[in-house]
Amino acid sequence: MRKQIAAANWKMNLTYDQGEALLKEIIGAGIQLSSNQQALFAVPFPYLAMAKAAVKGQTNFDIAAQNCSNKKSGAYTGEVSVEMLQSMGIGYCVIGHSERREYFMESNKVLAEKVNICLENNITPIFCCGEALQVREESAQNAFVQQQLEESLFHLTPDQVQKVVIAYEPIWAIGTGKTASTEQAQEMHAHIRQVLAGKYGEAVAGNISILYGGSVKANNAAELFACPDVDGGLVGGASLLAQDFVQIIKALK
Ligand code: G2H
Repeated sequence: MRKQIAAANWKMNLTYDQGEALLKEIIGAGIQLSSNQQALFAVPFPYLAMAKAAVKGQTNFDIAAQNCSNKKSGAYTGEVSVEMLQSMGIGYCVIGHSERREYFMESNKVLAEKVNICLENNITPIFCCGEALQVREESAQNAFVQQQLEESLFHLTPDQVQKVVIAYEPIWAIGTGKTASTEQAQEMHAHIRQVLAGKYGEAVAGNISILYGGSVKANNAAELFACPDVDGGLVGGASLLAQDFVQIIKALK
């Protein structure tokens, strides 16, 4: 059974103390997750150790990085390698968030390298895909997302691709308050699964968790997560509020 995941993406928000207090409050809510449920916190690099310590002993609570280098190691000032993350016990890394694609010019090719280096180091990539408003207005979203998957994931073996988590984030819904309707989300998630099934077969595609991201809130999470192909969410703004994120975790199937 594929995992249902509520992943907080703090982005570049919160001071160290605020982050620590937020985690304390969320963990203090005493949520009990079942074996197929996972709560994740993608925190800024300098908070990884603190966050890792904060979730210690909490079943199915874990920490993610928001990015990593596509290089193994060496003279790349300011970069953070996957080996570094692995040496801290970090199990997940967000790859190719639309903000990285847009502001840091990350291409599908570079993202394929990041996916590879994560998998080589036993870190689960949370691979983000999704179209801009203009692409949707041209009704070209299915082909656009398919190309992102083909160029960054389709070189993987069936065994490898099953270790990837996919996050579909329509760019027009990110931080805008415009959530995709449940129909739009389900339609794209089913398309993604179909594309994966076309390449790897239904069984492999059925094992891959596909998260929805883009203005997930406490009051729409349950409806979105109830869609058959939506396996949880990647949550920005609402993950910065303890009560809201607690409700979002509780909305997991
Ligand atoms: C999409 C999402 C989290 P928000 O970027 O990755 O952010 O929930 O604020 O739209």
